[in-house]
Amino acid sequence: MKTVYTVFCTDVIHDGHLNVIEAAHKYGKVIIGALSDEALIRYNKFPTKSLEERIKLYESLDGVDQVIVQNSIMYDDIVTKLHPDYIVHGDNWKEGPESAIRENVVNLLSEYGGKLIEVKYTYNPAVKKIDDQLKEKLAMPEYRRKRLRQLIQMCPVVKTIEAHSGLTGLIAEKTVVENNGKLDQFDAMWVSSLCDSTAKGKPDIELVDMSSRLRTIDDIMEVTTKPIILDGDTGGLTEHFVYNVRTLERMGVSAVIIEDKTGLKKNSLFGTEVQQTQATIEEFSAKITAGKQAQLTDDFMIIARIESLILERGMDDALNRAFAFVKAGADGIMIHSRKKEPDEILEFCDKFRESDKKTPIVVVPSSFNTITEEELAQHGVNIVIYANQLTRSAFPAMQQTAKDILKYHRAKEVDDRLMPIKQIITLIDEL
Ligand code: SPV
Ligand code: MG
Repeated sequence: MKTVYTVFCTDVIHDGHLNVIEAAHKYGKVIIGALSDEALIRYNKFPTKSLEERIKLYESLDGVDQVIVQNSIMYDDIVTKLHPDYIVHGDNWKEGPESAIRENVVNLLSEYGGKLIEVKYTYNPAVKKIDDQLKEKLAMPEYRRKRLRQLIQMCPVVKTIEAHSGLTGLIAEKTVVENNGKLDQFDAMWVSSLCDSTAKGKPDIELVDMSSRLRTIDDIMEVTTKPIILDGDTGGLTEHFVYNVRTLERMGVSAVIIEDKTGLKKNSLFGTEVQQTQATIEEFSAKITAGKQAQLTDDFMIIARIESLILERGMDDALNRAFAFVKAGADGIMIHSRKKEPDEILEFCDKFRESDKKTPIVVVPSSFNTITEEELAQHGVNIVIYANQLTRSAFPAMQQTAKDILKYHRAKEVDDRLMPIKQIITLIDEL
């Protein structure tokens, strides 16, 4: 009896999957691979059912002989283990990043004469509806909100990129790269006060009010499913913060990070060049505790951001604050630095981890940008935020285009570096 292998990465079965099983069944014993949670995440198919539930679902299907777990997107391990005579897949993987998976399968099969069978992908309104429903489900507050906590458990490091509009949200949601035989993408989004303010042409001094920040979040939520971490600046007055916690939680935001500053907040990257006042441990702890008491779900996170290193108050002050804020209820600690070298960040992480093994640590490596995610994770970091790079890359590109149009009195000279109109109009999904 020949063996036929196919992998499923879905929580819901539709005609497309049944067609694949039917095609596979003609060639022999059908083995389905259930893609693991970790692999699904790298595929932006965040699971809404557990692996056990998915296995049960696939086992219940007519024509399926066996279900096993596939732990990575690429097929190397599974093919080494199974040596299937056939691998069956929909024919919709020839373009884009998924073509790297196809290439991986073709190469592996060619080593021992296995065959690839490509089944015509089933496009029909019912299939599209199920695909859309799955995606929409992930965008719903109850699914999106808890996704950050789930990711912290599932990923060595939660890769987070700044978003400040629907368009930057789409980039965070959809950008996938194939690198060294692996697919990769961002896990979460950071709604930065710096970039949200900059996009509105305003300084980063809590001038853009909460109504406007919520509008930005809603624009992003409209077109994405990934979890959102809000840069909540100082959190404002405690009496206001508690209301904002409820609002953010209801919208499906996963976390707010508030910093231990008081009075007129300036951007941290100014450091001690401008007047900035740190809140006392007591007053900031009280704000955290009040926020935690206000929230209604177990999913939402209030993360305390410590500015001691930015304000040059020393490592001991940073650590004292971290332990105090965790005691006050903080669900995570963000430690910030504007040094070029990551040394003080790593020292903080190592010392914090000596006594606290589990509270998530967040870092924003804008200045200390030579360190990799993997190295940060080795020091106990859970969330890495790329806080402003999209804005900083877009602004000079737009400015140069504006200058060149002025210079040449026409747009021909800039056209080569522009995204084709056809591409930009297909960037946005149509219903
Ligand atoms: C932001 O992105 O607004 C931040 C991070 O708060 S930083 O600009 O580095 O202070
Ligand atoms: Mg900020």
